[in-house]
Amino acid sequence: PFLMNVIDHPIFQAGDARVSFIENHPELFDLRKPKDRSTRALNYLADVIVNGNPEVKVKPGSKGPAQKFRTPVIPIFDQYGAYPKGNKDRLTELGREKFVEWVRDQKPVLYTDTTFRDGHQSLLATRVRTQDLLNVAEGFAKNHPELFSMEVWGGATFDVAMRFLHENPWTRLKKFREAMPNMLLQMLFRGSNAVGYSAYPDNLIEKFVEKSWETGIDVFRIFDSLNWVEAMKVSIRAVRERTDALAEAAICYTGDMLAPDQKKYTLQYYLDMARQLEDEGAHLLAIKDMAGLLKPLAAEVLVRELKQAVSIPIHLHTHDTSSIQAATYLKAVDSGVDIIDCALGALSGLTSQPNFNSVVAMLQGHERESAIDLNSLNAYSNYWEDVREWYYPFESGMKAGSAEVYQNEIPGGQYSNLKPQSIALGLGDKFETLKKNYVIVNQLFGDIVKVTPSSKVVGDMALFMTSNNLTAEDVLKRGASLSFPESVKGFFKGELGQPYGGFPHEIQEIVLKGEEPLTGRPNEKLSPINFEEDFKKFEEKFPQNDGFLDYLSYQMYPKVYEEYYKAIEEHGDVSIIPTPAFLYGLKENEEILIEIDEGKNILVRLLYVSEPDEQGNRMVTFELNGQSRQVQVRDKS
Ligand code: 3PY
Ligand code: ZN
Repeated sequence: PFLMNVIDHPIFQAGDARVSFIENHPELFDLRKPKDRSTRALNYLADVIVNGNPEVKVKPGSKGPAQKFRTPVIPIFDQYGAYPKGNKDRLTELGREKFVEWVRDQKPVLYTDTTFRDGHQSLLATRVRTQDLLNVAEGFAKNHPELFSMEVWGGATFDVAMRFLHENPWTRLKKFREAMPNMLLQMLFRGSNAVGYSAYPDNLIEKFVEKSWETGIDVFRIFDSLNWVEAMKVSIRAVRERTDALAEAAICYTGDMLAPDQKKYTLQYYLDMARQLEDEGAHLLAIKDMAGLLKPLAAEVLVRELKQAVSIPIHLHTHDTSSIQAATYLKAVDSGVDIIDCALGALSGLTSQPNFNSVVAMLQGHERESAIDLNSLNAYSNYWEDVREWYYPFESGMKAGSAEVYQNEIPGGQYSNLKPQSIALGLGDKFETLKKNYVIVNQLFGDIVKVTPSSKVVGDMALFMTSNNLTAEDVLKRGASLSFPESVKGFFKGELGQPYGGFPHEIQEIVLKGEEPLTGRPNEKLSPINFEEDFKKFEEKFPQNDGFLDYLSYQMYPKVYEEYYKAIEEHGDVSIIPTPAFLYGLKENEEILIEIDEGKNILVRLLYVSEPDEQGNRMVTFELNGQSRQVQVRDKS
């Protein structure tokens, strides 16, 4: 999207301005395209300066930037040189089958960097903005081509990009693709829930996979929130049949496999599931340890046995909530794991992945050491250390690893959200009770796998019990008079699929109050979408939409998309505003550079903000490229 009028258009200039020209180039009349990007940027800034960013303001203890932020330094890379060949090139050259063999035959351990997705999802509630990621994408791809993949998309990033950042998630992916052409780009895909929280029609899942691949995804990590293989088949098949990408099917790890009283989630359970996934055609197998429960001794056994049970490569994912997961990686590497997930130092640890830099150092001298430039990793970590400061209102407050995770089993990605959620509900001082209730709910619900969206069900119920001071006994006794959260009702109706071992009947009956649950795949009940017709309706409703990918965003999150659409109408593309200004506005005399279009920058300085007039409006005066500009803003305080 760029600012251009008819007479500037190259085709017009080339003399091809027939009547059909205008019909063929509706973009010229797309009012959402910037009539004046700078005006909208100023409007947005003025609003944040006067009223604050609603996302930041509500955070307790946030008093605005405590000190002057340091300026993050982008590590040096060869800006003009070609990209060194990476695994994207290798996949293209070898094709899927040969590539997978190559992965399996590698002696050095391979790495996936999760900084761009799970790292900030798990530490900063997924709030990191595209420009902060993109600033280091090209350099990182040039300096670290030996990585297996970059995890960059999916999970909560899709939702949060639109809902809170007012960014187009597809544009983010396109930009990553351009900046990292040599790297495999990986996404987290919630199987029948795609990147959402509920089941979607099968043909929407297929379309989403196809379009994600076309836009840039090479590796789809597919899981089901109840480890229900039946629900993963459509996505695995879609990746295999509609794309040239890799289908990485995940087993979600929960509980403690080696605990003497573990009867449900045993070694045998995982081996059986892994074999089923291989039979379904998975190219790779992920062990998705979303809460960081896989202890070192269990990892040693699990990886060793999985290597025997299946012939596809094994990719291990964990969260360092307990702070001992580097030991898990060491044991897994000894047992022959093919790929491990790490986050760059400054966005690692605690509820995020283990520290990439330190894991590389740990394996120096190991027979499976990989050639990774640790100095460069450290430089990138320093960049993130400074950028992370900008996002401090989204920190979870967790300061040290906690062995409590072995009891509460809260996934890393959820932990960083549960705290703000509890605060928003006025339960900030009941966080300990909330965590205890999370355990109680899990038992009440039959000890289920907890990962999005099933973890949200458990979280919602725990919040419900905490805010209403309910015990498990209260729920069972007084259930008939309780109005359970929607997600809980949906879960017991079978809308997330079938849990291993079935639903506990007593609580299911209490929640459903006589309604019949589903026993098959929830997606089966949903009629296929007629994309052509439906897309037309969408275009009528949202005339300034950004095309079919926007339509898919709407399909995933209708309400969120609508809000996002309104926000874009009002403020234009806010992704261009530098993060400190986006979150905190500007101080008097502060000056920032905004790239309003490729290679086109404006210089904005805040001069002053007037006192409110009788109507409560303030006048914000800026200097834009040296000229004074005023914006009137209603003070909502
Ligand atoms: C997600 O689905 O967002 C997750 O990160 C699950 O672990
Ligand atoms: Zn994760």
